[in-house]
Amino acid sequence: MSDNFFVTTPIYYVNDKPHIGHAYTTILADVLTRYHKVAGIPSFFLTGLDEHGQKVKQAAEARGMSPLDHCNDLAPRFTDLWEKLEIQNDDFIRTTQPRHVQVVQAILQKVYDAGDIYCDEYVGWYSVSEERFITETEKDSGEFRDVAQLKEKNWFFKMSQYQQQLIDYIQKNPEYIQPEHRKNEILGFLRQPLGDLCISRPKSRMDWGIELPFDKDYVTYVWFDALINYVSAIGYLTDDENFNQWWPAVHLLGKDILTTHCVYWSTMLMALGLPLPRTIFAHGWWLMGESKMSKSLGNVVSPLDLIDRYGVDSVRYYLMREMVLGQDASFTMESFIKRFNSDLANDFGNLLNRVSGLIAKYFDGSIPPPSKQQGSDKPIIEKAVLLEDKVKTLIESMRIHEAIEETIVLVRCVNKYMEMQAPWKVAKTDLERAGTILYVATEALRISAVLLSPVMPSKTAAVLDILGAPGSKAQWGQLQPSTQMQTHTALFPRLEIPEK
Ligand code: ME8
Repeated sequence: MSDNFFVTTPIYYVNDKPHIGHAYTTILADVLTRYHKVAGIPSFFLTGLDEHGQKVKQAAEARGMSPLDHCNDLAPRFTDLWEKLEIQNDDFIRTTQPRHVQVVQAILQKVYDAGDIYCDEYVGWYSVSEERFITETEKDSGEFRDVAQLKEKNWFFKMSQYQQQLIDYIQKNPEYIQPEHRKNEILGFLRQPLGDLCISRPKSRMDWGIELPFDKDYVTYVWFDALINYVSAIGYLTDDENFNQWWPAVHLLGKDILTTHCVYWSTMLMALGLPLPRTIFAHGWWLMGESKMSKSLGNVVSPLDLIDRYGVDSVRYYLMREMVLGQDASFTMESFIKRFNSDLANDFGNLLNRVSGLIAKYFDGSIPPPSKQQGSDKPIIEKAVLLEDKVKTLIESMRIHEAIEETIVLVRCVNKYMEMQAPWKVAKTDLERAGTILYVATEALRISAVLLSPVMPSKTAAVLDILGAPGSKAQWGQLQPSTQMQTHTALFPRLEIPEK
């Protein structure tokens, strides 16, 4: 088993353009990968597109296009957005690619040969919108649209025979499904008898999918196909060395697709005799104010509009800082601007302006050397020295918003320290002491910038350039005295709350 870090996002349906929810999971994976890279852990970040199945087929039909033309046309909307969001994914898989199709078919054949796939006639309720057979209880819940009764010959995966093995695994591995309340939700679901999984669709009804290798009249059910992307992309059955280097993965996803990952995917991996993912982490839902984001309500936030208006780093910062992983979060323009103004304009940006202004004024822009430290410098130095480990621990336990907050707390403390020490007054009588205060403040700012760099890659790189410390690490003392600072304009000018 690999100790490397392999992180995935869901592969998104190509039925519409991406919105803020898709952007969120992808930024989250990017931020986690960047933190691991900073910590020197080899990392691999996979995202991509789910291109088969009824939803995509219907979206293509609505545009009068073939499904593949439709996918080829829409795929760049995702890749372009990822580029704008400075997402550094290592691979981008599309389920129509031959490298994926080939592995799906090989897996189907393998599971079939092992006797875990059988054919049966099935009569049951089918939800067209969810693309799956649903139980009587689910039908009665009223949560499913487009429900119809269907009688059909189909192929089934013997998911039920892995039920106990899955329960045991979840109980023995408390890190497997996170957060805890999602684990309990799945264990609750598994208290009911688990049925087998219908993994085929007759071409006569739905032909947009991967053909079953053992029955030419059927295509693979879109979820059985899509989940396999997590292993087909890294070389399962085609490149053992690469596969073993990365598997098992950390899967990031929204709570909407928890069951498909925890139950379908886990039992599929059991049937293949593969280790289960390291963690399946389900985050909460971005709501628009209090309501769900939906096209019909017309309240979908476009990430592109936000980036164009406020810059990519502020969007990344807001999304990562504002959502407590695992809980829902509410998106409002007011909270966006408030967060920007308090953390980025007043705290982080202000500290940069202060130190660079004072160093320009009293030291001609050359970073002063730290001379004798005084007791009042110690709390700042201690906080800054301990911060890297603190952030690392918080990131490892997926408390990203706390890791960010801890870093901003240091910045706030440094701003207070500046007020207390008033180097602009000290400079008039003791330039050496003023230089030490400014060195301590600037070095703490530099460490904060390094530790925020996974969240705001561009702005923090700009800060490090201004300080003449590009590529420096989070250890105290890397800021070089006598380095000439660059002049700059305000990196985070305050925003006004737009009038309604
Ligand atoms: O489900 N808040 O794709 P999908 C937070 N193709 N995250 C959100 C969100 C919101 N309001 N809306 C969407 C599929 N997401 C399948 C996945 S994986 C093998 C197949 C994010 O396009 C969140 O990560 O509907 C959610 O799980 C995902 O988008 C669903 O994307």
